[in-house]
Amino acid sequence: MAIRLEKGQRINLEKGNGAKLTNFCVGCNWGAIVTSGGFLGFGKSTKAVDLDLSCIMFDANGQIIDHIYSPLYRPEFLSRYGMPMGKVDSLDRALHHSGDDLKGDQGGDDGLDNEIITVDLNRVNPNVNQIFFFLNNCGKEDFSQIPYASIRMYEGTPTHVKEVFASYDVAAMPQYKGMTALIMGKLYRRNGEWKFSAIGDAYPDANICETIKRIAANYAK
Ligand SMILES: [Ca+2]
Ligand SMILES: [Ca+2]
Repeated sequence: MAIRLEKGQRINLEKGNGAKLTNFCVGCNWGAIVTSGGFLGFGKSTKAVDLDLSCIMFDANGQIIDHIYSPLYRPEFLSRYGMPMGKVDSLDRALHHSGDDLKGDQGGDDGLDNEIITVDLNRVNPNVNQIFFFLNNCGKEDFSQIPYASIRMYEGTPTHVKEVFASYDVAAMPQYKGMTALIMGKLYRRNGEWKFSAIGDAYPDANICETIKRIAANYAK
């Protein structure tokens, strides 16, 4: 049975059979906004929703030492905040992003995640102490307007979900009105073991750089 994560919950990365979860995917599934249109459905339209799943890594002192976010962010925008270019691989090659989805599911929920970060905990640089996963919405709408958006951890590949370990619903809830960024949770080391903490805090951040600065200032220390 998959764990339905609650805000603030901390979990061990241990499966039902006692084995450790070390290789898994963190994925986000979401849908485009479909407006029903008028008479006989004429005028029905689909509005693309561009969510971005990213992660940022900190050392034991709370300093940022690596990141994964979309290479499509413009360098001149990032440099205004002192942020480096986006990339899809961590420096240690332990984490990999499937690529920036700009639209969301167009024909209803396809059951697959639109952006996925694969994780191999055995390959993570020993200096990485915390890995935060977060979502930003690049469009004008807020999370409450998106028909569905959920984040989950599962075993398998980006195109094949073998077993869901934990899941977390993000959208279509009144408390997400006006919110454009969500700090989903963090993987962190304790006494040599990885654990996961579900954070679930939403903010009206204007862009990814504001969210990264917020995590560094308020969550990583
Ligand atoms: Ca995206
Ligand atoms: Ca999908």
